[in-house]
Amino acid sequence: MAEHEAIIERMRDSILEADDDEAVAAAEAALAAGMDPLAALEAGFSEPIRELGEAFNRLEIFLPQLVLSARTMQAGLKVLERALTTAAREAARKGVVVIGTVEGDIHDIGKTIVVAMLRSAGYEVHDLGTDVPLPQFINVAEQTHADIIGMSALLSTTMLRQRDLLELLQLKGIRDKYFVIVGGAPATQAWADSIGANAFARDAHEAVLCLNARARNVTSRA
Ligand code: B1M
Repeated sequence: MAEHEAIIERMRDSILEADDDEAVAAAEAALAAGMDPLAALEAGFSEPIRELGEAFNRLEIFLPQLVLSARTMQAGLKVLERALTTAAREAARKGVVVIGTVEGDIHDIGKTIVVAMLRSAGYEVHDLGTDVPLPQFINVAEQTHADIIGMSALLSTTMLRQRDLLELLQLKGIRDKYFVIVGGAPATQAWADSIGANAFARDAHEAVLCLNARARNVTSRA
């Protein structure tokens, strides 16, 4: 269908050019043309944002380009999300993630990219923002029946809050309910192992791969 292909092309270009208005207009055109919102999301928004994430990892593009494109994707995603039926959302859902930057820390660029990549990969994500008090991670995770808690920390002082949240989960006797993933510049695999986190991801792409591996494990055990 030439019309559908042209709309996907418009959506892709809007992400690559970080054009929010065009992303919204192209998403609306996709719905008006009767396209499946999930298929349009995958081909029109998810694929190009993944390509940009990989280009960023290869140092081929600069950070502002990736951040602006991630925000553009969120603008277009809002239009498509409204149209997704409950059934379609269930089909796309690989897990419910509660994520934020830990208390005392206001860095949010990396976390926002992780959120955009997880959403585009089919996760339901509750983004708590920055400077998030530890009990809020747990309260929202319990309220939303989340299975994954993600914590970002960019300072060597605030990364200690990642350890504190794991201790709090233990104390409350609910540690095993959650798959806990940590990230942020000072975090390492060794740090994640030492605090008993389930996973560490160096970047947003790795976070998606790691949670996808978890989703496959959960499905194969079910
Ligand atoms: Co700040 N800052 N900063 N800063 N800042 C760093 C982190 C620092 C390393 C700079 C330096 O000194 N070289 C340093 C920390 C030193 C340390 O503790 N080891 C630092 C400092 C000291 C500070 C202040 C204390 C400065 C001051 O006020 N004296 C202050 C702290 C404020 C606070 O939080 N309380 C501060 C403030 C700021 C700004 C507000 C100016 C700004 C943040 C703006 C914003 O986020 N809205 C800022 C910035 C931009 C930086 C640097 C330059 C860049 C961070 C960034 O956005 N990187 C940073 C230097 C650096 O990191 N080299 C620095 C790009 C981003 C894509 O990468 O965030 O690492 P990143 O995210 C990656 C991965 O880490 C991973 O995936 C992301 C995408 O691929 N990832 C996850 C991140 N979270 C994840 C979660 C996951 C999985 C993967 O699962 C849950």
